Amino acid sequence: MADKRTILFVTSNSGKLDEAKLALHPFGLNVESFHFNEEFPEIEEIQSSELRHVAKDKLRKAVAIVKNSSNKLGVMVEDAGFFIEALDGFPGVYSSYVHKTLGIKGIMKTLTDNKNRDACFKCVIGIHLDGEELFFEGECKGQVSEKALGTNGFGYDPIFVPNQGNGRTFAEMNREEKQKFSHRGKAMEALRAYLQGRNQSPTSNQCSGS
Ligand code: ITT
Repeated sequence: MADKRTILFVTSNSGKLDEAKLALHPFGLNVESFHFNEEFPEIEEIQSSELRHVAKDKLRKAVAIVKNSSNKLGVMVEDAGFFIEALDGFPGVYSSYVHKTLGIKGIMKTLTDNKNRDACFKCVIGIHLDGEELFFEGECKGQVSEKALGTNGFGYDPIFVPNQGNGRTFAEMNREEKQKFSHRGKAMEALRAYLQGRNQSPTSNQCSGS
């Protein structure tokens, strides 16, 4: 049965999935996760200095592994990174690997005695809709905290203080608050606005990927 209000999100990250649901449910859009299995245990990411290139490659691989997606609204992926200014943007596109290896403690250590704690999160959502690839970006600027604080969220949330948010880390905020400021919240909002515009004007197509 066709389910044109449902987006299939191909991600191994349950935190991303929860935040996508939170952002899109209020607009009558469902977000379902693709269940990785023995045949497709994960999507292998390419090495590139650009999140957008990684997202584009991830999207093509996701569309290839998802069978029978034509009854859904679209297939979606997301690539995100944590960019620290004093480390020339590291971990950036390597954020996932660095989180699993150095961890947030290791990242904090590399910044010991460093006064410049500026950092930002960036993400690119890629979505395959009616045979087209579309991309939506979001960014959130802030600082790496002096201490890891809070238990909410995931990944680097305990050490990131967005410029808005009264000096609290993302992990000290609830999901709704994080969404107001976050890279993902902004990218999801751009996707939602696009989908709304597309419903009103089916020929509208300003965000096609190259
Ligand atoms: P996918 O299956 O969707 O690729 P992933 O967790 O590997 O899931 P990325 O490749 O985009 O995701 O890696 C980004 C890394 O940055 C990863 O370690 C995340 O935990 C972290 N990250 C992404 N968004 C974040 C956020 O909103 N808050 C904190 N950390 C985040």
